[in-house]
Amino acid sequence: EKWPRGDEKAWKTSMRGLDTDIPSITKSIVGHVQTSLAQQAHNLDDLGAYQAAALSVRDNLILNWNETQMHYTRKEPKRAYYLSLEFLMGRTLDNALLNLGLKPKYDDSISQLGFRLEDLLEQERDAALGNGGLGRLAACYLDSSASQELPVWGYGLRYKYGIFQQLIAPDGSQLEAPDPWLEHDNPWELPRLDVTYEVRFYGHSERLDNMKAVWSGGQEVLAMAYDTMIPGYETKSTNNLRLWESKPKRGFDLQSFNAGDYERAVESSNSAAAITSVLYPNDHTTFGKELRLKQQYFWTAASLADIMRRFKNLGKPISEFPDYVAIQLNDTHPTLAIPELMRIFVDEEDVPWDAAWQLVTNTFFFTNHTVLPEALEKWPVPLMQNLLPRHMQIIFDITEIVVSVVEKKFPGDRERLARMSLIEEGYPQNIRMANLACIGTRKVNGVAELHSELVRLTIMKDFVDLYGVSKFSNVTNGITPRRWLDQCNPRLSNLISETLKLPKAVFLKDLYKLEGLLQFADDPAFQKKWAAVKQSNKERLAQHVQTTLGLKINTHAMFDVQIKRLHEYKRQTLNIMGVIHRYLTLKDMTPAERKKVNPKVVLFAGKAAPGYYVAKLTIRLIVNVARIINADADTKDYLQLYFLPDYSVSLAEVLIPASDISQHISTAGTEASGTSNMKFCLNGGLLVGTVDGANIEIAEEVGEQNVFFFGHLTPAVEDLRYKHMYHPVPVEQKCPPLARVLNEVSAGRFGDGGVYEPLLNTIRQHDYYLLTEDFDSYIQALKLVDEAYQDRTEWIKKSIRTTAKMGKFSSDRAIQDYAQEYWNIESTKPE
Ligand code: C3B
Repeated sequence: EKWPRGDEKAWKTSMRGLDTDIPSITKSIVGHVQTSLAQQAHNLDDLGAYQAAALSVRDNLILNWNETQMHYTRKEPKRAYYLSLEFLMGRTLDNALLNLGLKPKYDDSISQLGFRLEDLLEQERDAALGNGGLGRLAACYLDSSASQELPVWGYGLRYKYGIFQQLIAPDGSQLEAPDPWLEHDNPWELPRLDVTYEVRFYGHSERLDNMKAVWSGGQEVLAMAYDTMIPGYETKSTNNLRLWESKPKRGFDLQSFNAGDYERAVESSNSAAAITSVLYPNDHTTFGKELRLKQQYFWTAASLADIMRRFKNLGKPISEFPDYVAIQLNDTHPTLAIPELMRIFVDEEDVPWDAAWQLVTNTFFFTNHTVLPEALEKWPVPLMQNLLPRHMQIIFDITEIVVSVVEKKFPGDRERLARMSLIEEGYPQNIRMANLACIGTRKVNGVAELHSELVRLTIMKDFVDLYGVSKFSNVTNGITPRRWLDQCNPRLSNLISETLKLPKAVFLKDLYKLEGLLQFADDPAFQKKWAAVKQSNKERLAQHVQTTLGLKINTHAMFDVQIKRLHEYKRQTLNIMGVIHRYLTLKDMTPAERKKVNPKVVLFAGKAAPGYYVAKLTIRLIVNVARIINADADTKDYLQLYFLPDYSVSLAEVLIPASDISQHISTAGTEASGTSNMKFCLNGGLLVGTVDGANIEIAEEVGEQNVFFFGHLTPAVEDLRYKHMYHPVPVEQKCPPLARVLNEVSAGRFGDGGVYEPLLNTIRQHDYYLLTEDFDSYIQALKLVDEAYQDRTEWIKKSIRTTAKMGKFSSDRAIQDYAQEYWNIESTKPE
């Protein structure tokens, strides 16, 4: 076939290039104002100007994206696919400008047009298609894949509503409002009307010979692709994040419509659209809801159909599938991809069952993100049976594989078999998705050294016995230094560049280069500049809080920050109890004594799952304690407390650079890794934390003298919990200072005490997360923090040394680990 069609010269001479001089940029922005937005100079506001600028940047991304995708198609490299139900992207414009290297030019061009780039950036809504760490990690990995020029695509869902917007009611409790993030159109996506797949639910599956079956009937819905361009840093390589939207297969049921039954007619179309309408706002818990299972299948089925079509275009034999495709399962959410690929191979491609199983287990890799039991997904057998009858058969058939290998290695060990089975006995029976994810993949990894060790010792212990330990390894999480240093903290990034006499790109691409800062740690002139950057970031945050909330923060105080999802294991309760303790201590002091105290601003932010009662009570307590403390003339110069509502990626970008110290205080052994700990340290903040997750590896890098550790260690936790259960000791006896705090809350010092009883009782009774065990050492650690902060020069040195040693925590390192040790893919880029 002739290419291009028609007059080759006409094509060639008309292809758009990338004119990135300022006049061309201005022309492109104004052009979008005129034609894409149909607006004019006289009625253009900041939102319109943002949209026009975004569309102009998008033109650049699309051209790079086209070239990259064309290059992959021609070169046929092995590709990796990252399947994640969450991608917490945040804003795009600033990041795209930085990665393209066009920020200064757009800045000039936009001011020529009478606007300020900073104001336009603020117009963009966050793409918040995720709950927390897991979703943000996926976003960092996409940035690193593109920056490392690796052929990686993300696959997810295009939720119409992202994570809910958090409001604070007059009584201090959390309220949830929808997040209609697509309201003003999304310039960063391309709808692909031509990329659609049919996805089936319900119906019946009839078994044939050779382990095959025919699945028919039921409901069919359409998956349509939306592509989001993921630009690499200082490279043309622009990868793809493909998000699926659900649509009815036919507009509506014409038969019912004609019969006058309008409701019935739109019902099926509504139920199809409902699948991708909203992100589930639960973090670390599973609920067994049918719609969630529908989301999971819809997404894995569409993604695999797409991957299969791409593979088939190569014209290779199916036996080579794992030579061209690696698929990473981000947590158990996409585990249905395992039976789905079996279904495709066996039922549609005529691959014999055993050969298909070989291919499947050579294709998939599984990352576990938590060992908390309530987060391990289980699906009731009757639900699966009804919604996905063919997959239920396949899961039963895979169970047979498990039974036979376990029987062979551990004959007669019924208990072991019961633990390892995909089916958990009970009424109803449940399918254990973590077991399926383990059995169906080449490798399983945890997200920090300690966590990976706990995976081997606890949830995957039996499988380690079966497969050997080499299947279970570690990839410590990472963060992208582009967003989490250069974008969020340009002053620091500039100072580092100027000090090391290196272009920013050098350390933003090789974060180990920050080690060069060590030699300046003792230089008073540099220390002064370092401190000035921190101070200006505090002022930037204070300004932000002033304009958004009308509150006045004391910028001459130490900023102590805890920002993350509200969860009992993360122990925001320990922090607020510590704040109350500090307040009571201040109240006990004379004015003269108070003057010697290190002034502190404590900042919290984070969302609670809407159904998580105790977590929501914690927010309410924080807000009401803040009201009392901030209004107390005796103490307000020494202690301020704020709960900043509606935590988001964008808010984190303002908070993190302003922090002197941040809190990562989970009960030992519960926080798999944590990633904000890395972000704070990269921005020169110090940590107070437990010996948990990536805190441990951070301390290994920066030196334990630069981290404020406290609390019991992981091996002690189980025994302590046992004691609490069977030999409880009253708080009054175990920890009098904490008892005093609890009593003050009960007594109504911060408003109606009765409200908080259920929260206080979690501590007084089982105290599963061991606040009573760790409180004393926590207060001790905070005291050491205060003392260290008084010696400002020493503190600044610690801060510099911390940033200098963050090289390991770049997501570039993490993604290279995956690429080399798991996926076996290589960098490749368009010429
Ligand atoms: C989180 C973990 O809680 C964090 O420790 C970890 O850093 C991140 O994942 C990324 O690995 N996590 C989450 O956000 N949601 C879950 N359902 C499970 C873990």
